[in-house]
Amino acid sequence: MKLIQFHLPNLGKRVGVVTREYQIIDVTSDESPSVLDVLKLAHEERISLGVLLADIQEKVSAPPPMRLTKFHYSEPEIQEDYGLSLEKLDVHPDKNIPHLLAPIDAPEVWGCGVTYKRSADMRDDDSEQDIYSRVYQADRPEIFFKATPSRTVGPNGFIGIRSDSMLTAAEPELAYILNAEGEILGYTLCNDVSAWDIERDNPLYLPQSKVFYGCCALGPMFLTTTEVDDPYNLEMKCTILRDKKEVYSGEVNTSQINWKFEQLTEFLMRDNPIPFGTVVSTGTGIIVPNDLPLAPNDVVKIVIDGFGTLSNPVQQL
Ligand code: DO4
Ligand code: MG
Repeated sequence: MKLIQFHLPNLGKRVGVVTREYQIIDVTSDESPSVLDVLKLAHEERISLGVLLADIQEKVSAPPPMRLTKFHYSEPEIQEDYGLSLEKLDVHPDKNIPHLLAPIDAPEVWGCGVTYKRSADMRDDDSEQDIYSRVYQADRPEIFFKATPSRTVGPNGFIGIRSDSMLTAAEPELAYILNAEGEILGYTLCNDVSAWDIERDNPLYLPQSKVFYGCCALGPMFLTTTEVDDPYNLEMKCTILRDKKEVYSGEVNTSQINWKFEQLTEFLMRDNPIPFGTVVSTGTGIIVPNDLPLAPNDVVKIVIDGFGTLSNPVQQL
């Protein structure tokens, strides 16, 4: 199942199921007004998301202007045109028009570092020591605190360039979402926007290079684990547009990640309880060249087939 959060004028945040045709079925209810609440409710009641959402659909009355039609998750076919599609919602987040929101209000986002050799090589090339290669080969992964909801944006939201950074880069990453027991609930795309010059100045400045307003973008959809055949074999692509022209394009396959997600989670959760809905971003394997720092009004697009496209404009803070 693929879920989104979206905004409707006057109604605010809604929860949507994305059909195979990328139409949206609104499944918002009072008891589960967000994707996080839907996931928690299914977890607490020990029922599948499909059963829970079909049940919600029976109970809720349709908010105007959409009418809900009962759907069966095994066959989530759109039975009429609801007027809302992923494409229509994929617009600038203006409160007066329907638009996508981050697919989950993650209470905490954690990042994993140098999980791809490319990331270790690039970082060591630019530093005086070989700390990144040592971490790449070590028994303990690099895991850092990345973001809270106030620092996270959804699709088409502005990602930031710190006012004290001259070299901020996009880091396109696959992210997974955990429950409080450390089980993977699903996946999404993440942009671990990073001020590389601050990190290079001194690795002890890592938190400042990683955590700031608009440092993290998530979306566009939350994919349950059943939607992803093999998370270690996904082709990810990133493009950067400047004045609508493509100035960068890079690709990676997640098969190049040096860790299993269960291992990363085990280290994350050692004596460190995490809240339900924690997002873990698994590191970047797409390395944008140093001579192409993000500039105001650039647009960064990250795509994996079936995950949709996470597109974010850049703003100078
Ligand atoms: O060690 C610095 C951060 C590395 C990182 O964010 C990545 O490899 O994706
Ligand atoms: Mg990263």
